[in-house]
Amino acid sequence: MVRIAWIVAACGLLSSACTIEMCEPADFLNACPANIDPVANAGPDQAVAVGDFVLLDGSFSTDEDVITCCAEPNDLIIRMGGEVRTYRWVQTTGDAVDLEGPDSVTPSFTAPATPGERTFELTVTDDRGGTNTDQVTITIAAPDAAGGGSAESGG
Ligand SMILES: [Ca+2]
Repeated sequence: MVRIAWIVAACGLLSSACTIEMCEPADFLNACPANIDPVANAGPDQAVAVGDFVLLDGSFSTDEDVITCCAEPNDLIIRMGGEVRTYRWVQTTGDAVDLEGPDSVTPSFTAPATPGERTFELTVTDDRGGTNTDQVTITIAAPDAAGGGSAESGG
């Protein structure tokens, strides 16, 4: 099995994220994609207050590619960690906020004075041009809406 030994060695050289498994009969029936799209993760929904610093987090977005798969029975599946290359955040609902770093992994904004929901869509692109999207909702609550007492008093 010289070929398999070479593949195993190459997998280790290419990436520490590379893993190998044997094809199952069910896999053999499936076509092998050249690229697998990344999986966008826009982070958990957040509940914040007016004036809060809000950080969006797309760092849990992932990409995993199949380099070789089941061309024939007993072939090997090699999964090698792909790479998310670009991030793009766009606000999709609610009054516009001033988003800093919309092309970064973790853009931020200051919750504006207008309460309500703001929804953002994250689009990630991997190293082979595959894309995926995910949404996150930030709910901005009015400050002390019940009109209760405050420890601080204005001048
Ligand atoms: Ca990929």
